[in-house]
Amino acid sequence: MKLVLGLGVTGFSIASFLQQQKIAFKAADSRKNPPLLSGFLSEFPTVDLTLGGWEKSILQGVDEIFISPGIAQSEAIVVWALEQGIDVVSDIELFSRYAQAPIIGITGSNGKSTVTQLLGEMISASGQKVAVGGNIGIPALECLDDEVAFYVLELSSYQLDYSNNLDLLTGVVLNITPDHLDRYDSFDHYVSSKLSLYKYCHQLIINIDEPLVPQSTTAIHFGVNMPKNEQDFGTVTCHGSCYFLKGDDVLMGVDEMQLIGEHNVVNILAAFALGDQIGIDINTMIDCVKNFKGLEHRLEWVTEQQGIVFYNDSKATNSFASITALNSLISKHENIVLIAGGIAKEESYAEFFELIDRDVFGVVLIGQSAMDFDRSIHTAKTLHAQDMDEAVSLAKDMINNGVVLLSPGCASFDMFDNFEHRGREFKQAIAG
Ligand code: UMA
Ligand code: ADP
Repeated sequence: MKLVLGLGVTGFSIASFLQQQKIAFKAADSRKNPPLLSGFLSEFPTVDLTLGGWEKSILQGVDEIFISPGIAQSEAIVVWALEQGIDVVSDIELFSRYAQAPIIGITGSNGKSTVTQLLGEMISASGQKVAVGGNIGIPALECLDDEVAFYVLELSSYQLDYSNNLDLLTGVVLNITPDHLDRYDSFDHYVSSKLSLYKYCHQLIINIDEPLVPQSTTAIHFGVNMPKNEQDFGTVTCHGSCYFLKGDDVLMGVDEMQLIGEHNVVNILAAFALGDQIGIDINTMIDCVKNFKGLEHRLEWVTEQQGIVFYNDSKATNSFASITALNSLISKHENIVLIAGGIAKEESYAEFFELIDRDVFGVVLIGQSAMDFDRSIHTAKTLHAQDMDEAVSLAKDMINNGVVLLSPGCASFDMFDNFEHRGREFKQAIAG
């Protein structure tokens, strides 16, 4: 008997898959009323289901657990299972057992969804069928399709933690900066979780500028400097203009991309390297990059109103993402007002506050972390808002021209359903 742990979108996808395969399973969730409960009950009316807390009896007769990524390894049910020698397996590993087409895995602290989406578009533009899923929002098992040529999966550290055996054609760890430290006993543990992706890759794609990723002579490298080898990707600046390169070959000007920020140059280099590795024509990839407008909620240009440009970077849920977003705008705009705050991560925000004090005109603080953030911001003007409408209104009033940037550097769950909800509220508040 299998056990499905967690009744979110992952648990639902696992249950549907097992039912389709005629594999017997029971299910459990520590919440009394998980969000997909009513759908689960109507889809799987006869399944033995335990809700509202972990009990050892849930494990009776279970030989393997398929677990949702939101359940931490420190949860009692996981500890008991491992003590009893029961395998605890991610939906990604289950998917990998059944997937017929090659899988490309993308992880990292920031930039995963952008690279995953862009690579998916590159493969699609090459005329091949592709399925894009994983942490980006579509559970991997829902992507299974006999007709696809490639699977492109965004993988979180949580999903990697419960994966012991994956078969990835190629993959990348884009970058590693502190995040999710509530789930790990140390930053090193988080780093090794991210790096575990490479154990499963036949061909490694490596960011040469990321010091925490061990270099490999057989990998394909990408980074912002001139490539060292002809199969590597990088950039060069010549007479004041910057260009994407493969080896010595100029691919396109950096100013031809629609995305903004140096971090997106790196994201594009990663997508080029992955696409090249799996044989996508370089000109097809160049066209995709030129047309790629990025994903909603990632440094998304919203509108310009009376000299103020609004950017929605709601997906910035850690300080490093927000630092990156600010750095992308600081060089181009004099007055920046930041809307930040929410549930702060356990990482240090010192660099974020220094940057704010140095280069940000004002900050409107929201959510649980507002008071703590206020105590750490000394030079920039700070205001407090109770909801997004108020935050946008206060931010607009702070400047006559410049930028209002929502880049919270925090999780959203204290005020919003998720980062998408937060970003949508921001855009609605701007529209009035
Ligand atoms: N939960 C419980 N008890 C349970 C099961 C879950 O309290 O028994 C809680 C979790 O702690 C979490 C929430 O329920 O707060 C959702 O957890 P889940 O594992 O059921 O999540 P799913 O709905 O299946 O969504 C998951 C990913 N969520 C997490 O890793 C928390 C989604 O990534 C992913 O898109 C989806 O699978 C499909 O693969 C979201 C995410 O926030 C966007 N990911 C983190 C991030 O990007 O930073 C890693
Ligand atoms: P992820 O899926 O890893 O969360 P996204 O592509 O959704 O990454 O981007 C989330 C946020 O992270 C963006 O809004 C931006 O602020 C920041 N970001 C994106 N790419 C990078 C990068 N390569 N390095 C640092 N920060 C980045």
